[in-house]
Amino acid sequence: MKLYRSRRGIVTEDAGRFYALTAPSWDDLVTREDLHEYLRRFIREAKPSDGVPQDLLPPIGSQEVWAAGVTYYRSRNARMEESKGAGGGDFYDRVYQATRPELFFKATPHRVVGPDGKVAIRDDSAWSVPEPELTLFVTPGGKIAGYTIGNDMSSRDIEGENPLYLPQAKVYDRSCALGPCLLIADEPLSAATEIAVEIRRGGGAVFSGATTLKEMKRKPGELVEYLYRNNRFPHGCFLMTGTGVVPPDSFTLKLGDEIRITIPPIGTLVNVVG
Ligand code: DO4
Ligand code: MG
Repeated sequence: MKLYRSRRGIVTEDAGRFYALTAPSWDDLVTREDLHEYLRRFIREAKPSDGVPQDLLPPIGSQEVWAAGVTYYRSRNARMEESKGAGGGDFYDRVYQATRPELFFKATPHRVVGPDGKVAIRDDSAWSVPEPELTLFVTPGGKIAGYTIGNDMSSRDIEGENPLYLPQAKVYDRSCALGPCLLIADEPLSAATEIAVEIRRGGGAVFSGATTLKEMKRKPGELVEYLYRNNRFPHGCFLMTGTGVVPPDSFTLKLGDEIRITIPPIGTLVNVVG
C-alpha cells in the first residue's frame, strides 16, 4: 500500500485504486504502531475515489530526518578520495568497518521538498551532488513501517575540506527531498531492490547510475537500533540509509538539472535544482 500526502488531503493506494483518508492529521496517522493493519482495514471498508492524487507534498509532518553514511563501498571510496587533501580519509574506512554506523542529523521538515519541488545547491559550494537513498519511516516505537525515496543533497567540496564541516555540507534549506509516497509494508524490501538515478540537463542524461540493496553493508534494522539508542522520536522519524551511487569526481550539479530517482516498489522522485 502507498500513502500520499497532497494539498487535498491524504490518499492511500492499493492495487491501483485510490482511497481518500479522513485521518485527523498526517502525524496522527503515521505514528500508529498498527499502521499497516489499520490501512488494510480501512481499504476493506472504503470506496475508491476518482483519479490519482494531485499536488503532492513531501510525505512528512513533524518528523526529523536523519541519515546514515558510508553504508556502501562506493560511498566509502568517494569520501576517502574527496578528503585526501584534508588527511581525513582513514575515518571513512574505519566507520565502514566499525560496528557502530555513521548517523547524522539531516533535516527538519521545513528543509524538505517533495515531488517536483526544487532542491538547492549551496551558494558557497562548487561541487554538489544528489545522493539517491532508500529512506525508512520509523514509528515512535522503533518499527520500520514504511519506505520512501530520499535525496541527500550534498556539497562534496565542503565535506571534503574537513569532515567536521559535514553539517554544513548536508544541512541547509532544500537540501533534502522525499517522496513521492510512503510505501507501507510489513515485510522488508528484497535485497534485489534497485536504486537508480538519472540526472538530465538540456533534454539529455548527463549521469545515470544504479545500485541494489544487496550492496548495502548494514541492515536497516541495525541503523534504526543505533538511532533509537537514548533518543526518542515522538512523531517517528525518517532515516536515509546512505548512497551507493556517486557520480564521477568531475561532475557537479547545475541550476536547472533534473534529478530522477527510481526505486521500483516505491516510484520515482523527480526534482529540479533551483
Ligand atoms: O560521511 C559522510 C556522509 C556520507 C553519506 O551521506 C552517504 O554515504 O550517503
Ligand atoms: Mg548520503
